[in-house]
Amino acid sequence: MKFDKIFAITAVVAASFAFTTSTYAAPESDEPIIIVQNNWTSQLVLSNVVGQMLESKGYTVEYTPSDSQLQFTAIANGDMHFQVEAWEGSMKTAFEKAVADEGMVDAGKHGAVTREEWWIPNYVLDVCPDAGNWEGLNKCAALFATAETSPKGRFVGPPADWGKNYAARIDALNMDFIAINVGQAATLWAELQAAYDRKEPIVLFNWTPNFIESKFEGRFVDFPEPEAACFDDKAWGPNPKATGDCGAPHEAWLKKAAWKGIAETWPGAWEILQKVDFNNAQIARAALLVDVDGMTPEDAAKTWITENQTLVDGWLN
Ligand code: TMO
Repeated sequence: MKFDKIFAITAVVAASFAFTTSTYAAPESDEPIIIVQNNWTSQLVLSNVVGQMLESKGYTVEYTPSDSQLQFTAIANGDMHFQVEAWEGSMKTAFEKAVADEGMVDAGKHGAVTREEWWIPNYVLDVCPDAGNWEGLNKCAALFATAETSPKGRFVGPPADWGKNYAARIDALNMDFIAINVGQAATLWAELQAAYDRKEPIVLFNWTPNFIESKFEGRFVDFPEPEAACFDDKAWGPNPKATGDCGAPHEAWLKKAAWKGIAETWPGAWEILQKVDFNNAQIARAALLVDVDGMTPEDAAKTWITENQTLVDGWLN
């Protein structure tokens, strides 16, 4: 074979090798990619999963805590760059406003189907058989009374920044409950565990996917499925004199949120982040590693990646 022909073949092989291994040189920038962290465990673990994945490709990652409502404006502005878990039930309004008015990027939906709602252990149904529905639950409100709320029942509500004003919903539906909000998620689970051990009636805020379903038997309380009219038309819903007389969606989305500058600053990272897609079991597992197994979010993320290595490799390559 002539020298120039060998040279030509070598050049073609080298060029195609370069093309298939990498269409970009990661990291395209050493500027840190700032991943937002919130105050519940699956989010803390999965934000670390994403961060560790990006670090494995050479990117610099930082984590910054944020309020789950205010974070979307910060992401739109580029003060923070990526949020892995935006929940429809509690964040839809703030998320959609940031996309429509502030230029935040909707970075895609996860496969997971979510719900955030009032929740009861199944033993409550023994003493209040219709408690699976808000009207049935309300008939038994006195069973949930505490010194603080008597004669009304106590609804153990979420930390305020999870964005739902349950006092307003209780008013709109004329329910005999008072929302007592906890300061942090751990208090929800401590209240649930204490009641569960004694089979005492309790109704609290919960969500799925979560570790709860592998540890406690219970169900969500059904409220009217929300429609836009629930919030702007008093005539809509069970109370013709009030807006907000509905619950959270029964089958809600979970999305990723991104700063629009990611695509230009770190194009390789952007390709990866768009592929990240969690299902219900994967999110519940992330929470369980911390809330049941007692791991730190950082270690739980390492374990999670090892357990899901094939999936992760598919996103990375
Ligand atoms: C936002 N959360 C999943 C805790 O309901």
